[in-house]
Amino acid sequence: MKPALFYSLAFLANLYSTQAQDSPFSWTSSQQVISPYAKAGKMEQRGRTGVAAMHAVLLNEKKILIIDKAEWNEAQFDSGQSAFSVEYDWTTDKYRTLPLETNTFCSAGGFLGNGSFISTGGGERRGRTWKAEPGWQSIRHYTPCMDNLCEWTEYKTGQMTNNRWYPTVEQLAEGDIIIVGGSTKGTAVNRDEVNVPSYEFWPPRAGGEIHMPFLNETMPFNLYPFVFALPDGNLFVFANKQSMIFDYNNNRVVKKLPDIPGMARSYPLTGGAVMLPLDPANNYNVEILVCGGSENMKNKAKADATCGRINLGDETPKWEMDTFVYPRLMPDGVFLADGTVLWVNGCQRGWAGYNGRNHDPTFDPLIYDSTKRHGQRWTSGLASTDIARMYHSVALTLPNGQVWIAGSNNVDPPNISEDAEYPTEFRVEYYSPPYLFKSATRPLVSHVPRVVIYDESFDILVNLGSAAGADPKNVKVALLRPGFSTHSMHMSQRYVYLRHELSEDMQSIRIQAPPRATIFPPGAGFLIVLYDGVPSEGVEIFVEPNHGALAI
Ligand SMILES: *[C@@H]1O[C@H](CO)[C@@H](O)[C@H](O)[C@H]1NC(C)=O
Ligand SMILES: *[C@@H]1O[C@H](CO)[C@@H](O)[C@H](O)[C@H]1NC(C)=O
Ligand SMILES: *[C@@H]1O[C@H](CO)[C@@H](O)[C@H](O)[C@H]1NC(C)=O
Ligand SMILES: [Cu+2]
Repeated sequence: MKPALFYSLAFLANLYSTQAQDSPFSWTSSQQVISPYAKAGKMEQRGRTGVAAMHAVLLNEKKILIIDKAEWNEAQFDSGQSAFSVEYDWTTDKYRTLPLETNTFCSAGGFLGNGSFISTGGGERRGRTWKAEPGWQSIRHYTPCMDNLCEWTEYKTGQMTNNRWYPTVEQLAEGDIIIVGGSTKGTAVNRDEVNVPSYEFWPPRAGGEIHMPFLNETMPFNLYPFVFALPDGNLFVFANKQSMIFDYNNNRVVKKLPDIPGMARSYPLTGGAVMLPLDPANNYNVEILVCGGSENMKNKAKADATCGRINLGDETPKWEMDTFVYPRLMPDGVFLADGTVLWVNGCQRGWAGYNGRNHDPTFDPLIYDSTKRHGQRWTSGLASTDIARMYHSVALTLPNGQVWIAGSNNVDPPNISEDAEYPTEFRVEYYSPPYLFKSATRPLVSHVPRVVIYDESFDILVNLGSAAGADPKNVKVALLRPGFSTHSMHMSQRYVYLRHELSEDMQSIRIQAPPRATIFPPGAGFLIVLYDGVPSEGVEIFVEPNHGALAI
């Protein structure tokens, strides 16, 4: 490489790298990138959420919708009443308070295919200084915007067929959402008297609420069941230690799967779950990873230190067990831009819930690489935090490849006193994974269409930067949907590789959209081009059945 090119690449890196402000790069004479962060990544604290980040979802390229429950928060309206929802701009670390009238306590959410976000269910009426109407059967719409003008629209009650506290939402191929399980009121653990062993859809489908015996069989550890929409059109549903493949269109159990070894994995013994990346190279074969959990509902209970991974493509799927490196409950597993899974948050003892139930916070992030062989999948020793994030914390991967980490509120009422063992947490952290420090440049993409139709091919422009002379085999293209983060759940989270062809001059890529809606249910994703494991910035793109389907 000639010096002139070297300078121009460094210049590009400064222009486009999100790390431009404090460029960590230095170069040896052999032009190898040396960054102190290239191994462990970097953890930075910056910004405050204003409301406790019990639930969070990425709305578009700049904004995050944060939802708490009706309670005291530092973000308040002029009236002195506490806010319990804000729109957070991660590019400026500023938030805008959003009025909300129904209690969103431990609710769920997902996007419809037309781009509107739907929040489902919640909790009890609240009086006095943080007024709220009951949210048990509420449906709330929020249509994303960039202009700071969008607001909540609430359909306060009688929208769902039943009260749903701790339900799971998953976005479906049909462009609607399924709402699964929950309880009729707040409870430390599910009980027959409050269990809601059924599912329904929003917008409502004919037939209303449908009984799901699985939610009887998995008592009492089945609130916030893990649900993933599978490429074959069925659902994977997991609660407690049990799981099945379920045909929601015909209310039929397709296959019962074996119990996962180890402890129960669902609330309040909360573990986490991820559907590993879907790849056309193996015909979208599905593997599910479930990690962590806790032994019982005692404040000093030991967390589970294992993960199980099951290959749904096997004729008789079995759980292959692996370490989780640490015992951990209430972990957050989020896809990084390169398809590996970052695990953050949680603790080593106790159970999910308020007031003294969470102990020994886990400060160390871990990265899980599902493509590596058993025994080589975990990376530890990453940049850690000193903020305890346990019950009611969240994490979301951002379009720029960083991870936004917020929340932790395990005291009721909230307590920000330094004397509190684990104070209510409003601070935001950004984790920059090692891939942001690996190379002086990251791939640049432009001319990404806003909407593409299933199976269509489209062209984008690309600059592979320092990879001049690139090997096309090192180029990957993927779609990331970060999903709705709450209670270790990442509802509708998805990572799908796309077929593509790099042009001979390496200036453009022809990409094939996901072939059908079961592979990537309609709606937004972030298009990422990777070169040698270094991701471009994610560009928001909508995948839809037709050009008229997107309403925003
Ligand atoms: C399932 O649970 C519901 C609510 O807890 C209960 O009313 C019903 O009898 C249960 N059904 C079975 C078959 O156990
Ligand atoms: C916060 O916690 C501290 C220490 O336990 C306690 O003294 C204080 O009363 C609590 N404040 C509130 C508002 O509960
Ligand atoms: C999306 O569809 C839902 C359900 O039909 C509708 O209520 C909502 O208004 C639509 N969103 C937009 C932005 O048109
Ligand atoms: Cu909760």
